[in-house]
Amino acid sequence: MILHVRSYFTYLGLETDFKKSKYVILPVPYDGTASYRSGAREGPFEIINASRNLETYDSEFGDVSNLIYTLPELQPNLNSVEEMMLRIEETALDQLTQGKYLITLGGEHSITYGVLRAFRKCYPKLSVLHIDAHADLREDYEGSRLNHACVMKRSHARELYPDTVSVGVRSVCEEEAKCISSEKLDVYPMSEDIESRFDEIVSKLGKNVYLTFDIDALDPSIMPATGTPEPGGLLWYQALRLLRKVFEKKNVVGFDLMELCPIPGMHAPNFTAAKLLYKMIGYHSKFSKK
Ligand SMILES: [Mn+2]
Repeated sequence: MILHVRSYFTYLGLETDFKKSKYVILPVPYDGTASYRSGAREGPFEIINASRNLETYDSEFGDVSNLIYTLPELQPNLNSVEEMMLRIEETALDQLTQGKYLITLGGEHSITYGVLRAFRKCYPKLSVLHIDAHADLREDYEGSRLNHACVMKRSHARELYPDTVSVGVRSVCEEEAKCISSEKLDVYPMSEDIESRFDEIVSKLGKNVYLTFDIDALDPSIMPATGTPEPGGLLWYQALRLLRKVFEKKNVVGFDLMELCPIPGMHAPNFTAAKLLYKMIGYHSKFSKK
């Protein structure tokens, strides 16, 4: 196989037309609240860089590369998390009101909160599928309610979308465990036979879904490049089967891929993230045509 390095610094390295594009990728190189190992701000850059070596033809859905446009990186505001969230919300909303299908690349997981605020203005009711090794349900963390460790609390707390289902979770603190049981939250802990629950998980979601994928949901054997790796995660084909099922059965109105924290000199995880993103776009394209 010959891999051609393409010249443009865009996702897949192609020059595409914004007006004709359906999917827009918003890179958000922000990790202002990272707690363990920072560097997720490098994630969008490395995903885009790796994607330039990706085959644009895929055996499951063909070639959808000409539908994708890469937006300029969103400049981080490092002075204030609140201002950064507002900047994300406004940028996301601008794309949604132009009728674009928004895909956000992080960066740390708190970015999802800003994105969801924009979706909330266009879709008052959505289910959220949250794929993550962590529950992200802390009330606050290191003094901030907008910390990456709290992102799903903001969602679960019925401030935005109460209808949230978490999958792949295998690390929670006591406060989170209590919250999950007392509020009867739909949190599916990771297990060896998680695939046997995929149908049930998908059936918990409403018709319209926002999908947020924290890359640490994947097993560290295939995804070591993340700030807080947890053993026992989803493997490649398991993750694809879950994603395929969701895109096939539900109307996924937008999604994000967060928390790739590149390891210098190790390019396989970056390529894995770039390909995972293409699979999600391809599944959406394939099943939304039906
Ligand atoms: Mn996580």
